[in-house]
Amino acid sequence: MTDVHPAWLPPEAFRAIGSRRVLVHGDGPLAGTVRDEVARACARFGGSLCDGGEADLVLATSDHLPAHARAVLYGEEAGETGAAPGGDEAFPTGRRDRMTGTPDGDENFLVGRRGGVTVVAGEGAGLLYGLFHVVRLGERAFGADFPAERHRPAMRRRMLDHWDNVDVHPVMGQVERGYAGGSIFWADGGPRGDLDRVRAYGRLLAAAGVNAVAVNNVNVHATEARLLTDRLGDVAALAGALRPYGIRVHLSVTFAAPVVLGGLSTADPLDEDVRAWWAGATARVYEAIPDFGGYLVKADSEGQPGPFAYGRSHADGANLLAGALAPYGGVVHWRAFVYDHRQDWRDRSTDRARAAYDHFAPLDGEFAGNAILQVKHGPIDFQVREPVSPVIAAMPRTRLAVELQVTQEYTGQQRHVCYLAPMWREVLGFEPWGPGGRTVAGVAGELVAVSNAGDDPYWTGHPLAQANLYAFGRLAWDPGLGPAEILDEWIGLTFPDTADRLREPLHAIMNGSWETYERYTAPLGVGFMVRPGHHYGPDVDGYEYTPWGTYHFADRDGVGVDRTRATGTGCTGQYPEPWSEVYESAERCPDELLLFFHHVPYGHVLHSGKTVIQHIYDTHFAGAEEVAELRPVWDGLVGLVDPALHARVRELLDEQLRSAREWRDQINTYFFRKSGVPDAHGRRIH
Ligand code: GCV
Repeated sequence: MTDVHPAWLPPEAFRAIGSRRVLVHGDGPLAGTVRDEVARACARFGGSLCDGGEADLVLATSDHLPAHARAVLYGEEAGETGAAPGGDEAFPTGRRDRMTGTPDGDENFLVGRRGGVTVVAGEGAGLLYGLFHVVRLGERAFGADFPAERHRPAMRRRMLDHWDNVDVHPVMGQVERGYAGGSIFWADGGPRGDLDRVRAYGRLLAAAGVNAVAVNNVNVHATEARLLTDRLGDVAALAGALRPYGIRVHLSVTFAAPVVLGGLSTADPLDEDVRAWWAGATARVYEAIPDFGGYLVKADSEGQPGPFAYGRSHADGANLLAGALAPYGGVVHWRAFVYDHRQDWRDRSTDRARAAYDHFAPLDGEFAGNAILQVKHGPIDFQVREPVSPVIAAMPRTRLAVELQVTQEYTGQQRHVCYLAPMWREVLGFEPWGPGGRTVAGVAGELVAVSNAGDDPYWTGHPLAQANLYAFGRLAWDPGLGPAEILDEWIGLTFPDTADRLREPLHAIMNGSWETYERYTAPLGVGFMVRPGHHYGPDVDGYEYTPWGTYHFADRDGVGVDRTRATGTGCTGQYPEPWSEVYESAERCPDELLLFFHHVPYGHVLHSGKTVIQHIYDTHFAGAEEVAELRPVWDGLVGLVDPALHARVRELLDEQLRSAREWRDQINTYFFRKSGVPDAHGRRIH
């Protein structure tokens, strides 16, 4: 591993810890990781690992807390008696593992400071998360006293899916929708062989709060299928590198495995031989990887095999794998991304946005306890603006994971600055049953995202895209965090020496970058309008007459998709009140989603008071202008960031500006030619 950028864990981020006397006390591999981290930091910054009462920082598992440290967290009395108030309830979450029934508290930690001593207590990965919490606090962890606080993750599983191929795919390459070089895990048909890099990745992820990684693409091709069987050793090696950071490995498997790997004549989920095959294969997986997380499956979707071939339901399919995993406490993530990708564009009744709900909502209650339905956050496919998927409110008796896309397939492909935390925060805070009701974050037990990391020296291609990876982990841990607050953390950690001078300009560049991206690309929730295949850059009609179900229906009179119950596909009816009514009405529908739910004339007046056509012109001029303003701000940062990083971002900003202008001109020209309506301000449209 040479010349890899340290991202949000540069050595300097450990100065506050590394210059102090630190006691690390606890058994188990993760306590060992914490000890190693602290030892490295102390060696660099002059502190010491100590073993007595003189420590400035104590990091310990609860059964190893010295009395004086216990007193810091639980009060004098507890320190004297050695008993924590609450006893076994010191780390309660109220949640229990559905499979094993055991309390699910080993990611929690307590942190407090009194009398010159900072104390962190946690079990298992909790201690590690506590360490990284102190890293984030920096000197603040050693300033004024603060009472003991309990931290625990909101989402039980915080998982990154890698769409990494083992073989280089002829069209999709080493990483499908990867914009950061090759894969960290695989290269040219085999393991990449750089386990130090894998370990470093695990360390970064743990510091952001991630605890699970699926190591191969959900589109499982021939070689990748064999990771489940004769190539299992390669997966075990990855698990070994990620384990010290509390990260479990998951594997994408093909539903057809019993046929393509096992030589059976069927993969029918109700067939006894098929069940036995999965049971045997899974037993071998757990022999090799005792803490294996489970399977991830894309079935009956975009050409992947699935239970439909046997006349079975997706619950039958998911439960087959859930059954094989259950004895070991594993889970199956079953994706809800199922739709007809061979649609006739002339047929306006088939609506891709309806598909996941139509397939899965009727199956609510039929999934096994260790089957998790993984639902893309919007009904279509990670567009810059979509409503929240109606599936999320429709399956109260099913475990749900919400899937986000950190890799920027539709948001600038890591050539454009597009800080996505504001979008994710909106999704997670959305209240499907209306104001005051539960939020998406409250409904979903897990957050999953497609990773944006690769073997690029900056991990993410665009160095500023590191912030998206970081923000995903932090929001999965605490969906209540504000996007600007997370960005601030990221800036402080990533650029510790110059953060004070970088904060303002970086916030200026990044805070609003998602909305800027939205302004110069597809308007008002209509989606797509990207070049088919690679999905970069504008092509308004690129998908309009294809089988993919992603249409905008622009004509001379208007634009948008009628998804109303009254006259359209009825998609609005998949939402509970009040949204079903709000979305149904062109008057009440939020502007930013208008064209997702309605086909309207160009003269339709938005809540903003502008017509749709004028909104299109104005936002596209404004968006490209906003991008033009980024470069001077970035140029002002010469000397405040590493020169190579500065140069990389500068080049990318130039490309972003070129691309934003191309979007502006193509979209404005297209709609001017369709509508014949001139721009009210007489700006140049081609
Ligand atoms: C992995 C989109 C992407 C595909 C991806 C698919 C999915 O359609 O373009 O590359 O396939 O989503 O989420 O399965």
